[in-house]
Amino acid sequence: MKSLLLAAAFALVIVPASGHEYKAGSIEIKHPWSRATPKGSEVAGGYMKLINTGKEPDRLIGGSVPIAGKFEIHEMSMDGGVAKMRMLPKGIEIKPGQTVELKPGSYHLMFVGLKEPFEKGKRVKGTLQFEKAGTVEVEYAVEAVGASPKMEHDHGSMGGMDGMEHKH
Ligand SMILES: [Cu+2]
Repeated sequence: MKSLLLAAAFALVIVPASGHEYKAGSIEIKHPWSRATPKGSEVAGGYMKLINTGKEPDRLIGGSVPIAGKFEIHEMSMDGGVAKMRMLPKGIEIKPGQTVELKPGSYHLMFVGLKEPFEKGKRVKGTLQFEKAGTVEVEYAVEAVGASPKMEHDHGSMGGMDGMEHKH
């Protein structure tokens, strides 16, 4: 009996807590996440994996986060050693069979004008809008401020837009 209980406890630990996912038409949305924001921060990032399991290309064209004033789709790239962010007015294309990862230092969502901070451990509600797959409700898992494989693009700890060149 004791070993059975132990096995059950281990099974609970092994199941990944962060593996939430959503589906809109033929688009799979894996683990939307964000990072905790310091007090007074105006912006938060949004990250996830988008997989097109269909036969037609689709496009992430917008969305919303009720606790932020604005929802933007951005791309981050290095230009002569300087990190630059660019808004993508046409969104992000996801070709058939393609996996597109939104992550720090690359494609990402930006939530501007936060009405309340993103707190670690919370889930932030929002929607994503695809050209063909339509609108789907998602929740972003808010992870620690430093949660990232790479730190070169940290909206949170830079105190807003300072140090970033934004072309809108
Ligand atoms: Cu950005």
